Amino acid sequence: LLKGQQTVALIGAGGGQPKGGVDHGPTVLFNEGKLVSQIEALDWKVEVEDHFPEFVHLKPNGNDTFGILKNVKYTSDVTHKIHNSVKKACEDGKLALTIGGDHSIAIGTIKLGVIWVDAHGDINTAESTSSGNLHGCPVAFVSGLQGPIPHFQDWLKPEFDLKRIVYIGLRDLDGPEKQIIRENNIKAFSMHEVDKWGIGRVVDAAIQYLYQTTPDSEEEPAEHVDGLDPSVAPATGTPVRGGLSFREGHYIMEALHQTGSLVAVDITEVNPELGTVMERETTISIGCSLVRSVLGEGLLY
Ligand code: Z70
Repeated sequence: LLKGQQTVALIGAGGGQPKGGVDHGPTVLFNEGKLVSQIEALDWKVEVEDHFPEFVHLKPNGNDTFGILKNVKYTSDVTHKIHNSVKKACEDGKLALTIGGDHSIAIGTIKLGVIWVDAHGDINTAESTSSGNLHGCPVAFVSGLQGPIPHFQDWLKPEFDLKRIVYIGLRDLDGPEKQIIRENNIKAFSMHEVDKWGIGRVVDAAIQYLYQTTPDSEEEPAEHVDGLDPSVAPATGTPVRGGLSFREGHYIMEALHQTGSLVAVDITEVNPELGTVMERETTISIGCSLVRSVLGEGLLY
């Protein structure tokens, strides 16, 4: 972690897609998962900035569309607020830890180099999406692959360079997304490469790649987690089997801690309204343990 960084700015975030439930992710990780005291136990100061109560009032409505994209103004409002919070936290030298909420929050959080851990590429445009869900689009929005969109164009500068993202864990790409990834030469380790090389070599290669492509090597990478296997994280909106194991997920977090270069972390897609009681608890608990892991729990040196 950045030298001198001692405070976690814990940012709760809802929003982005039509299935309910995922908006409650931050609340359950904070309340039931006791996330704040877990982080404090690892000797970090915690400042909670919980946007969730505000977002409840930003109810999506049926007219809020652009082409087939749904909840456009709503998601723009949510991600704009998160964007400002993450920016402020980073400027103040704090580690910005954003808890989703769904993946569309990345429209607000992405900055320098990113390691994106997910079954999905989330790089659809308004033209390529078949679901119309904005959470399938954030990488296209921040990079400018997607042209101007109402509401987002008022605040979002699509300046993110696609050389600065590395995917790990991909296994459920839409046809057009595969094409976009190939055409733009985006670095991607699908589950195939994880099987072939093992998680250690994949993460080393991902970090090396980002140090080369992101000149400002003091500050990177951020991280998204939605790539775990449903057997270890079942209460999530779009589970895809054949994903990262419990240990592979935690290994990624530990290795990123060790880089000493993290500025921001996103944990998304915990949906406490899905699955059985046990599946729900398993998922809340892994959300919390991934956070502890990225803050250094489990590393001796
Ligand atoms: C699909 C879409 C998605 C996450 C689902 C799925 C997108 N490609 N992303 N869950 N995290 O709707 O665009």
